[in-house]
Amino acid sequence: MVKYSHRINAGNTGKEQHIVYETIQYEVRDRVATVTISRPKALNALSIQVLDELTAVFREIEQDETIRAVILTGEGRAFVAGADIAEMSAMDTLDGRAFGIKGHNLMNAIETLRIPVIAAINGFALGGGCELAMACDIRIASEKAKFGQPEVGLGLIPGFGGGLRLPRLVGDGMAKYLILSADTISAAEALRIGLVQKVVEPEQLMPEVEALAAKIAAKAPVAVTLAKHVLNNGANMSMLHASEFEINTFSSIFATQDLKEGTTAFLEKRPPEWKNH
Ligand code: CO8
Repeated sequence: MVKYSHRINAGNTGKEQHIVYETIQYEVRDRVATVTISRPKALNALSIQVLDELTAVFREIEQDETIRAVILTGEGRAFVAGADIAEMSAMDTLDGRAFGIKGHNLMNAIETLRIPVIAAINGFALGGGCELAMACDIRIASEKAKFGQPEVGLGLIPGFGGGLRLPRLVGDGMAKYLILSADTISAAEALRIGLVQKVVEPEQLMPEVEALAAKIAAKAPVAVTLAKHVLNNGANMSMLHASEFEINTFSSIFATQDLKEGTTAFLEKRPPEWKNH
């Protein structure tokens, strides 16, 4: 297991500085990165610092070609109980806009990350926490998890993409019900409406998610990246453009060594050895 601090290039000195993350834990094991939001006393609320550190760690993951899947989870009894209410209470319009942009940039970076991101939702996923989970590719929840968009009860609206991703995931009517009522729902209800893909006993959460991440990490890396790319973008195109887009993406994969390796390994009845190109 490798534990990382954040590496940054120190200006034009060519030297690397190491910054230790304070609000997240980051480790890489067997090609799978695990990012744990670690501010348990505030139920992992997304402060500006947490958003900045998550942005930095996902940038680092994007650049590390050895990593094939990411797990995002929270320490303690929350996944994330929302954006930091204490910080937001002191913001003016410009601060609020900057905060919204920061959140959107992070969510978009996760959604478009080269490799799949699995949310392991261990507890509360409220407001910005539910939005963070929705930016991930796959959501697996503990039976103890709770979901909701409580913003209108605070005089706010969802501001990290909740009003955009929730209707795409669960449909307009259900998204309006959740956002306008600010109701909190159980993991079982989240599964029923398609907000999460699986619900497991609390102690099974990490083994389940780690097994899924390992399964993905064992597949052809370029194929996984391109499959995610088509899934992300095809839905926003007309069917005609989406068809063309899928054909172009599909045909580009015939230039990869991994396609030859995957098909040859199948025919030779042996496990493939991926080259990642
Ligand atoms: N922000 C800051 N601190 C929080 C937050 C939060 N979102 N959630 C919990 N905490 C803190 C509490 O203040 C408390 O701190 P302390 O011990 O110092 O008093 C500690 O965490 C533990 O919380 P509780 O004592 O309240 O624990 P309970 O078990 O009684 O309740 C709940 C758990 C139900 C999760 C409760 O804490 C709660 O309702 N939290 C707020 C949930 C919420 O409303 N989240 C949405 C926030 S708004 C948002 O996310 C907007 C996103 C987009 C913003 C875009 C702007 C541009």
